[in-house]
Amino acid sequence: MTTTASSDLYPTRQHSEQPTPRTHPTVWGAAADGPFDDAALQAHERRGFTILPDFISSEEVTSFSAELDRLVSDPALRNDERVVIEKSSGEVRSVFQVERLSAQLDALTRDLRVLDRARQLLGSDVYLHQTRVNYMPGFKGTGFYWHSDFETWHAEDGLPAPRAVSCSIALTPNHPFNGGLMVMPGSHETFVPGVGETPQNNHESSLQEQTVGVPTEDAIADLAQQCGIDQFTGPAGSALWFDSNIMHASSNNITPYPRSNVFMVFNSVENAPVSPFAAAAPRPEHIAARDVTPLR
Ligand code: 6CS
Ligand code: FE
Repeated sequence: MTTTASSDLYPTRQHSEQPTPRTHPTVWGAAADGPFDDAALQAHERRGFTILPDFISSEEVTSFSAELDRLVSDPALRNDERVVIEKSSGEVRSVFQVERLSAQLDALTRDLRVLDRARQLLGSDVYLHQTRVNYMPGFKGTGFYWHSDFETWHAEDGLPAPRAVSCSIALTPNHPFNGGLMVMPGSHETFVPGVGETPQNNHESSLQEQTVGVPTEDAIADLAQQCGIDQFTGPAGSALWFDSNIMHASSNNITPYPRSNVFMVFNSVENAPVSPFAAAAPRPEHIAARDVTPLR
């Protein structure tokens, strides 16, 4: 059952392709609420993302990378629904719900360096809407076309407002040439509706290659013209905090250098999922959690 149109502030995957100006804040907390100071919060509000170099130590990078290697080479996991395979090469593209598969990654989601920042940005207690590891393997890693995460999380998971934030931690060097994430600074202020109705079980293909809910080329061109394109590059251990509605993408990786990141998506407990706004049924819990118990 889809949520009714009257309560939908961000209509998408319907007939209109008209963008909707964002009516919600990006930063909900204040400098006193956590590690970000006032200048950092103002910059995040304006740009929609924040890059923190050296967010985790090189020892942690080594340890988390070993966890990723363990997950990707575990034959028992290969057929697990949480593992998404690259369409063309058959290599592992992503593993979802990694906090249930790795005690170390579970501890990272609760680490105060992470949790205090998520709570500060969202101005409330938070829970994990989704976690994933993207491997972006060398030579064969395929990218992610331009999209807003919130467009999917609104349409298919039922998040009412863009009161969610992602923390992406680089576990390999993110170069400009090996599939580094591109973001349009300030694009989070515009909600661009996706085109195309959501097919049944869309997630079974969209996590390999998203074709539904993506913006039109005109909408992407307009936003790029208005906002420009920045890129998240930096050494392993760097973190990118980005708003749920920022327009982002990554290109294929044909270099020998993998671009592996761990993504943790925090949603405010005040933004609990309701029925999807543009899908017949919510996505499975390993992609979109529905238990909003605060993360501690
Ligand atoms: O559909 C999703 O939830 C995932 N898809 C992409 C391309 N980014 C956000 C999220 O991990
Ligand atoms: Fe995304």
